[in-house]
Amino acid sequence: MADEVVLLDYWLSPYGMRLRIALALKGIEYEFKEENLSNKSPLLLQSNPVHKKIPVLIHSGKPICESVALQYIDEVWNDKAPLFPSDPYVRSQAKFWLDFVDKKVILLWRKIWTTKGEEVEAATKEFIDCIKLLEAELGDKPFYGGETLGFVDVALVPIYSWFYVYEKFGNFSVERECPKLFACVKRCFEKESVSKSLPDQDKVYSLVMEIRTKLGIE
Ligand code: GS8
Repeated sequence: MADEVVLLDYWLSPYGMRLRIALALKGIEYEFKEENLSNKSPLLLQSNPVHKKIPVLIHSGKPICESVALQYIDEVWNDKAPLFPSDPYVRSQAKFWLDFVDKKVILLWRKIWTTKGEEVEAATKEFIDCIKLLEAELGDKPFYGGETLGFVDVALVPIYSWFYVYEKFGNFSVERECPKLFACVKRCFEKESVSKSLPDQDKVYSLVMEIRTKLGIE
């Protein structure tokens, strides 16, 4: 079992995408186990008995649940592509923005495609305000991590596979609203470790359509 790495994941999960990108950037081989979230595997239930959520990284038999696994990956495989800044102040700031992406951006991004009418309009407006704040934080740097990808980039880039969905349902273009943020995300996507870890925009759109139909908003 030495250094065996397994990822319990679901292809559409932005949290899972982060771990896939981090593992790819560091060149770690792992087994990808796709979960059916409406019929979770015994391995998932046993590995994350508290929340029963993906992603779970299982390293040499030990589970590391959900997004904390990102920092774990960076600490364990620290010889390549460091993601977390070593300076405590810089690290604290990056963690602040990661929390912002989790608490605000991801929740609003869900609202954009799971609601309609005034609700989607309000969510879209708030989402654009949030990504503008993120863009201001980026400034003129190529990446949030500076000259190379950092963990805020890894946390944010899953947004890329949703651009088409935003244009369709939120009726806005990330490129038009936030050109610098768009350029940063595209720059991340140009890296093979990122592009091969993210799903195709059309595949995301098709599933979103299916879910919207089930929710009765199509
Ligand atoms: C979120 C994990 C999560 O929401 C993290 O990783 O930081 N805060 C966690 N996982 C979802 C799939 S992604 O939308 C999940 O597993 N949902 C299944 C369920 O809630 O039953």
